[in-house]
Amino acid sequence: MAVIGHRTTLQEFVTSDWEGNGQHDGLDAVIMAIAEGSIRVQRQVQQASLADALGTTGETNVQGEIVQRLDTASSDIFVETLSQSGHIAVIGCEEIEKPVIVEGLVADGYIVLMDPLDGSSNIDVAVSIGSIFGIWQKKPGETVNEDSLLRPGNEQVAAAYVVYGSSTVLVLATKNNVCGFTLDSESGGFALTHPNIKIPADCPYYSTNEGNNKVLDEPTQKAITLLRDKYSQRYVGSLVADFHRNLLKGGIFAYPADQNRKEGRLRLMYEANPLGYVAEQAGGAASTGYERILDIIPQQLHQRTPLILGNKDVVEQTVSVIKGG
Ligand code: P6P
Repeated sequence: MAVIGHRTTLQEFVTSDWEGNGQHDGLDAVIMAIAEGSIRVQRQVQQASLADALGTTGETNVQGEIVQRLDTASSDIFVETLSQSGHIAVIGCEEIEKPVIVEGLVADGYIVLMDPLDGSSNIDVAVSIGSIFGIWQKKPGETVNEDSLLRPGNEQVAAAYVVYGSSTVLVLATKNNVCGFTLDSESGGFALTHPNIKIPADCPYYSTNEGNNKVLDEPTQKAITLLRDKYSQRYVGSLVADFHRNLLKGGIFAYPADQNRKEGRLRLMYEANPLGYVAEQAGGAASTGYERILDIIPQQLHQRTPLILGNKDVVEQTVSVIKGG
């Protein structure tokens, strides 16, 4: 089906949108590397069942989680495309215990923290999954090492995620705006379909794992009860899919701390920070339930955090109850 009229392509956007806006040199190449990698990952995800590429590697990752074969494949793809962009200094990845220092560092090197395939346990049942990226810029003259990755989320220069669902959508947040680009199977590239995304003021949905309710502390149970009484539950069990719906339609995602996960379940550096940046740039908010996600000073590359994410007013109300307000 031909696309009616010309839609701005991602390449055109990153070239034109950032001219004269003091954007960071080379950032366009980093975004295009993410786009290139996501097109390859999307093909693998779509073909996985046919290529007998489903299932696990039999290994567990640094998180102690069973590694899906597509987790490893996706990680390898993005490390390759990012490294080849010529503007990356170091990569941190959920699937790789140590940072990947990219040879031949360039002056404007970027630091990318990524979850290459989030929600991969849903692949076998054809449920939407995603890739998540936080982007920082190394400090002038900095010699990157493992500690270079431990930057607070409020120092990100951009963030992006890709949702592999009924369509493949890349959402890009910079200091200027949040925009969505849909993969056009005919052209093979991403075209602008969601300009200047803002989280709607109306909040119809809440997303949380109600099965954890029994292990929440009392103030948090009360906060979830208030959400249940006011909104409709929508919970895919895939962070990117749940967040993308709430970003476009309005809603709140909550994975608070509980008795079994006192530090929370989701990861700060490559899940909460990037999606928190997207949410804030779209007029939303991201909290642990006690503090702003983007203000956390990281201690470890793979540290976890509780996450309350989405519509600003509802996040603030929920945090107030969790704090016992
Ligand atoms: P639960 C997927 O494994 C994931 O990391 C996120 O994508 C998702 O939001 C969360 O875990 C789901 O966790 O405990 O509800 O299965």
